Amino acid sequence: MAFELPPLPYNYDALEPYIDTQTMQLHHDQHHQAYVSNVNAALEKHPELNSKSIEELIININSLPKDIQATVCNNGGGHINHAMFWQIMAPHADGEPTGAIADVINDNFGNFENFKQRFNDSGVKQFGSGWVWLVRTPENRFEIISTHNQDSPITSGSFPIMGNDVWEHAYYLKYQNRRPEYLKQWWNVVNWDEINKRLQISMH
Ligand code: MN3
Repeated sequence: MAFELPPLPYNYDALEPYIDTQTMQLHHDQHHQAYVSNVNAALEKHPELNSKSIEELIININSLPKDIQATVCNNGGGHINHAMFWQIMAPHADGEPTGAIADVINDNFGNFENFKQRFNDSGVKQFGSGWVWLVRTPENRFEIISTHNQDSPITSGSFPIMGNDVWEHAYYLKYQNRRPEYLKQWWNVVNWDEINKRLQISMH
């Protein structure tokens, strides 16, 4: 029961001009595939874990065998983070948030512009590789946070409603060192329908 690379829900060039075709090919087919392959290789050493979902493995990372903890944290985290990432983007999605997520944003961050600014600031300030997130905390608060490397918010009990990848591999071919510009342009491909679905799931 090895984990598998989920197919992209659109073509490699679908997010042009905001995310370029070559970045999507490398990011999905090489980087995400490597996370999946590495976590599968680690789990081969511990077949007793074969029935666990990737979420169960990550949430219980500290109870996993020591020899695979770091590999599962980094690569299993990479797998779930990217599986979410492809889904929360879509072509021709360049609109304002709708439905319940629009209310969450307005109620907790004032308005969409302010939310975007705080989210982007958090992404810019994340030193080195990582992610910026909107999460629902165990105390039922909505917060913008950033994490290092492939650390997932679920390890601290928060539900990742949406997140943007600020590893250089996500933007360097097109934006080079201009991470702020990538963060700004990314909103053109945010799939609010999918994020509304994740918001619903976060309530259960
Ligand atoms: Mn990535």
